[in-house]
Amino acid sequence: MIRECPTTPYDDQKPGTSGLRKKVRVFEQPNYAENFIQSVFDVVEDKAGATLVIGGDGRYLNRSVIQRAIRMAAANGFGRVVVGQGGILSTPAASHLIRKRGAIGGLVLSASHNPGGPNEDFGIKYNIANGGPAPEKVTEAIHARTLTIDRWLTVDADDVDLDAMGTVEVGDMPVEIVDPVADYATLMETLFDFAAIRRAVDGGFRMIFDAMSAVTGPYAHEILERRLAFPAGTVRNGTPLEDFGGHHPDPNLVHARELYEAMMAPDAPDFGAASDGDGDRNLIIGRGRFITPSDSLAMLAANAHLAQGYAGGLKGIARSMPTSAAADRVAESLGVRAYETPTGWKFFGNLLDAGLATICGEESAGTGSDHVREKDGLWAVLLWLNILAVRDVSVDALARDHWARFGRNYYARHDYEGVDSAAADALMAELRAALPTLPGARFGGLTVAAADDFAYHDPVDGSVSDHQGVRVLIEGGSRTVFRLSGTGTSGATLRVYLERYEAEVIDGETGAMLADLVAAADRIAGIVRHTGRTAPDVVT
Ligand code: VG1
Ligand code: CO
Repeated sequence: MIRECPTTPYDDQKPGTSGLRKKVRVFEQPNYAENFIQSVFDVVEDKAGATLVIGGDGRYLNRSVIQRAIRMAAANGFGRVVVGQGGILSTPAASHLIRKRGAIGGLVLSASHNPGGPNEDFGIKYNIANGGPAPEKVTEAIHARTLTIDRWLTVDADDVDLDAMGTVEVGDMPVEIVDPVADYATLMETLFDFAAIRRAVDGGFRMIFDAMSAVTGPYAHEILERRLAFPAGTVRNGTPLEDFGGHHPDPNLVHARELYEAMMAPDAPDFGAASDGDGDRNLIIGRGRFITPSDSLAMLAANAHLAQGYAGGLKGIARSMPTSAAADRVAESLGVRAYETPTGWKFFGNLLDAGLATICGEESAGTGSDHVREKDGLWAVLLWLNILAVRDVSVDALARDHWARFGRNYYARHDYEGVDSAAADALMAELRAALPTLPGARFGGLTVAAADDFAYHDPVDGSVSDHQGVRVLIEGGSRTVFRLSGTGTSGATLRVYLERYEAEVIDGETGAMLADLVAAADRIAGIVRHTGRTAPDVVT
């Protein structure tokens, strides 16, 4: 029996860079999660009889929201729900499952790299039939619906046992609980040379994978330790915890400090990697050598043909605007097109669907390809392993070789977190107003060559997304970019992206190489003046 539950709208349910992300206590308000899920269902056309995938990263609220979403799916006429066992599905595994099962879409419950637990963050993302994040026109329709919603639908049914594989009925809708890892692991075996990696492991190649007590633990245990035969203990923090052990499951040099230190130690293994809350990000560190995500994208693209999944070459390479231009140089040498999109994976979907790009990446530790429609942490790890095994080089040697060939893009991102929202808005407004005056202006020894507010014209559907971040180009090829985060849950986060290209100097120290640019960025945007902050909270 379908039950209609009256409700009133919330005015803060606009999806951000990657879904709706809020504090758990916000999600715990009456009808809050239900309003959003019903708004999603209200904009999904042709849902009658269709398959819906549901899973999440295992954080606090995951199971409870899954149970409610299943009952709501039954009431809304979906034909079948497919859920990962234990409520677990990494974001890339969910993307794959949507595609493999021909589902109409999926709900991915995650606040990604944000911390979890009763006092931390939760999130809901909706992915469409291609497996990718809902594009802007869909998220806008969902948001519009959240502002007028007056009822949500459910059926009266008991919770399903999320841990028992098999099919049960809710209302008269089948709910299938599936192994969250198997299909994904099999897909990885089709893309990469597992035999070559296993030979390297036999020959003594060693790695650490830090799953950060988040969703990739079960995937990494299966793929790295079982299928690739890395020794037990290779995967650290491999059990998903509701609060990620109290840490930020954010694979960067701040939150994955232990991994970084292990990789810089004299007895470091060959390779170190980590992934985030929902398994779509990656951190790559070789013995004594950290690889920036922008460089990782470029290096993977330059060597992807060594993996069987990409032996036919790349169709194109896409990167988000704030990501360094290192990948553009690779595209040029491969004779393929380079695309520059706004921040957020949803902008890659059309390029991948249309066969214009094969590999995509973001400076925020996201890399992926056309195998799914999300960024994919373990995919990046496996592509690195495949390349290292085939070339039989260290990460450091591969990086030096790459820089010697293409030059080096020194790169850093400075995050100012928990900034007063009004102050952050004022900073961006002033910066935008000053754009016409910037060209020719001098900041220390640096002269501005050009400045704009990035607008993206989607080459496939012609849609335009503007105000995607302020770019300030410096004469000589350096660049600084300013934008506000769309994933934070308290105050505003200002992101300042810094990049300097050097054709010859490949042994510089990043901090020293970027010092002048950092000083210029502060003067250009008045960071200290607006925020009162003299230093960033996180440097990645
Ligand atoms: C951040 C990153 C962006 C990424 C997004 C979602 O967004 O900068 O590159 O796509 O997070 O990643 P923002 O708006 O806070 O800068 V995930 O792994 O959190 O889903
Ligand atoms: Co993520």
